[in-house]
Amino acid sequence: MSKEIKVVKQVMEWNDDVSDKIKKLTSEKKVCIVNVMGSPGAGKTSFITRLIEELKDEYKIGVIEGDITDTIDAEKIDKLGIPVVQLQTNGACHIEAMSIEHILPMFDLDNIDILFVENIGNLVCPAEFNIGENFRVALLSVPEGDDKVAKYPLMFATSDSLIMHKYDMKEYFDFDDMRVENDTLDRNPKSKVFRLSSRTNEGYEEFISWFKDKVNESL
Ligand SMILES: Nc1nc2c(ncn2[C@@H]2O[C@H](COP(=O)(O)OP(=O)(O)OP(=O)(O)O)[C@@H](O)[C@H]2O)c(=O)[nH]1
Ligand SMILES: [Mg+2]
Ligand SMILES: [Zn+2]
Repeated sequence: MSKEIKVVKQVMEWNDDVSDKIKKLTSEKKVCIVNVMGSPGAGKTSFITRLIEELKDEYKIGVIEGDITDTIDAEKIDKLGIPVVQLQTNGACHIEAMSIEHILPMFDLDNIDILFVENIGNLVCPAEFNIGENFRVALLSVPEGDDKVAKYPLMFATSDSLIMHKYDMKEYFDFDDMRVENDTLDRNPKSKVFRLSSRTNEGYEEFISWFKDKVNESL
């Protein structure tokens, strides 16, 4: 007698269940989670810091800093007077929803509108894990090269926005911005593409206008 075998797919399926639970909670609490992803050193912390400076009078902001170890990035956010928790993955190269579920009660969610999650610096597997976010922003910095969307497509295919970051460096690199834009839109026609510099603030005005619309439609 054969009977149907129960099959459970480890991690991914559980991860999505927890991600859905987080979404339910943050929707009740009117918190917008933004998943910020990109390579090590792409400028994720600089970008979040810039946005905090621009938005802190209008929105209540919190940050979860994901790193393998140490508290370097959380200390930078703490200096701005923003509530922050440092998540240390002890070697894991991405954040899973369960970690976010565990951390959320450490924040006063009634006093948070935007919760940034700086994912682990990694262009590959963070994109595979939903973490209860309302939307995703992927950073690709100019010195990394203009072929990265083609070579590491998932992050750019699943993000709501692609930022070509460190755009002030463009003159020093053979970086074809139209290639990056086209490679992104081929994989994700809905993605919004921006060119930003956290050093000169180039591009931020336009980005912030898009970002605020995204946050407001999530709240
Ligand atoms: N020229 C230039 N440098 C930048 C810009 N944004 C960040 N940087 C520099 O890039 C380096 C890395 O920036 P971070 O913000 O620490 O990058 P990150 O992605 O948070 O790094 P990890 O958390 O280690 O993955 C720092 O030296 C920044 O000063 C930019 O727009 N232009
Ligand atoms: Mg960082
Ligand atoms: Zn990983």
